[in-house]
Amino acid sequence: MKTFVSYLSDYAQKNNISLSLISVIETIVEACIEISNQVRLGDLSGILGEAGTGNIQGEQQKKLDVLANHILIEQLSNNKKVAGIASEEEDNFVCLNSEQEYLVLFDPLDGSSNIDVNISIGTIFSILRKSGEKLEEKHFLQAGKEQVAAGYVLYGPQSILVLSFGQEVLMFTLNDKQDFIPNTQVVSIPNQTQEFAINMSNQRYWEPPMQQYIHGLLQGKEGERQKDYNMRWVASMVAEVHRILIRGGIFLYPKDSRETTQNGKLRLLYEANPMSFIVQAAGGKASSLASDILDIKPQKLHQRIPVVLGASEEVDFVEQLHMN
Ligand code: AHM
Ligand code: MG
Repeated sequence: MKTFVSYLSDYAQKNNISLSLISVIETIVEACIEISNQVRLGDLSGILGEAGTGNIQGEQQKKLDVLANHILIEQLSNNKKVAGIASEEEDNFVCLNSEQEYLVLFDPLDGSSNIDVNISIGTIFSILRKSGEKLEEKHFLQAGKEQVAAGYVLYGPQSILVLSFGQEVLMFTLNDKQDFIPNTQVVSIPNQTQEFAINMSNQRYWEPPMQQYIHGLLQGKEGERQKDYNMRWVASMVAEVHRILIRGGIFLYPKDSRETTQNGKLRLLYEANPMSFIVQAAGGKASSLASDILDIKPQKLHQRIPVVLGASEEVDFVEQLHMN
């Protein structure tokens, strides 16, 4: 059985991936193992509950949001290849080794509302290359297609690492020796689906094409789609994307008429881009309903974006409804 480090170094050699990039991924993964251990202990390590602080986006932080953010920044500051980081939980980017090669962007703890109720949560990360000049915010504002790697760690019944360099999707499971062992399955998202994920409680705020789309799914066999659909909503994007990678589906977090979600809820740089990169590498599609997510040139670090991703034909169908 190969260790994570030996598997990744073989993979890097076969696929011509730079060893500096591999070292950055290993550092992120070490941090995630530390976060996983804290998650497993829950109340026993005092990590549940509110931190009593808010982030720049006006969201209340949980203790684990703050801790996971701290663990990632601390580990990454020891990696000399990382120029800087941007985090959902930091107001501004953090400069580490200004003239170095890589930028790491992350949502340290995705699915915060699920922490205290022991439902799957995760860490999402994205890696960009940077030219050798002094670090500025503009270096982080690259379109998602420029990512050199992206991944997430799902802290569920198992801790699972999902990683992509853009060509395919790799999956690993954390064993009892704190090592991520490669999974056997090939990850591929079927083009069609009969399962969707959306927060239905926001229905009255959606735009008419989204109302029309979901109405069609709910009509099932009797409606124009002529098949029944199942629905899931975990409220952790990591868990939703993971389900889609394993058994297919479509995930939607559209914009709506509320002030806080008029541009969508999910963050382009920390959530939409890395997840879209992974979904596309698995044969799926990701759209903001105005364009492919990976083509969007970000305007600011904490930018929000509508997200529709998963089965390519289903995403096309939703896009078409929005073009009429
Ligand atoms: P978070 O990063 O602050 O936890 O928020 C992002 C989460 C996603 O994981 C999930 O898809 C969505 O927000 C859930 O939103 P809602 O609570 O509106 O259902
Ligand atoms: Mg999140």
